[in-house]
Amino acid sequence: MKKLLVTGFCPFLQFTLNPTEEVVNALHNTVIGDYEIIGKILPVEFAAAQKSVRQLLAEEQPDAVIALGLAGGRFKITPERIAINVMDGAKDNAGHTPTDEEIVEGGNDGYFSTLPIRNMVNRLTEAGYPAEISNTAGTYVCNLVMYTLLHETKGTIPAGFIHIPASHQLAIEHGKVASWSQQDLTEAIKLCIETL
Ligand code: PCA
Repeated sequence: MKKLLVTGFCPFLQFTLNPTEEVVNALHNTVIGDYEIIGKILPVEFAAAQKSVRQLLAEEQPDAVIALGLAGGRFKITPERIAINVMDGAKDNAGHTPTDEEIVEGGNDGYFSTLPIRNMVNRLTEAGYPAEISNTAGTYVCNLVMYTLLHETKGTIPAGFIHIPASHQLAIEHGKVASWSQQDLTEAIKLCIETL
């Protein structure tokens, strides 16, 4: 059996819960296709998230990695196409606010996802779930996690990032974001995993 590492994040900024955490908890220790899923939650902190990703890759030696993040305000499931070597954004959960910093000093400008992102989007839309490829993962902690994954794995395994919309519960607490049911979010990510 192959091992798929699926990561999510804890709450951050004005988002009082993170639906990726629930998706990861629902999938942890389940089997989808050829893959046994190991779910882990990452901190929304630039330095600690990078350290966690490196540690998880070394400890788990996964055959594939899908990192999940909340994109509060997006309407669709959006597999990310590219991660860039930039950290620039709002305060993370440790109080760090980087401006125009590199993630890896002298590292590649960017890395393309090695997940089957087109197949994922096709599979989702055929099943009735709104989805499209996103051409920017931003410059916050999600982009850092995707960049670090791809920098470390160097194309040896399928790895990449998928942003998901808010859940209804989060939308109620936040007040100004589009939302999906938590169950649909989980089912949609299961379909993405099946495309592996
Ligand atoms: N989304 C943020 C960080 C954590 C999360 O779930 C992002 O898009 O960078």
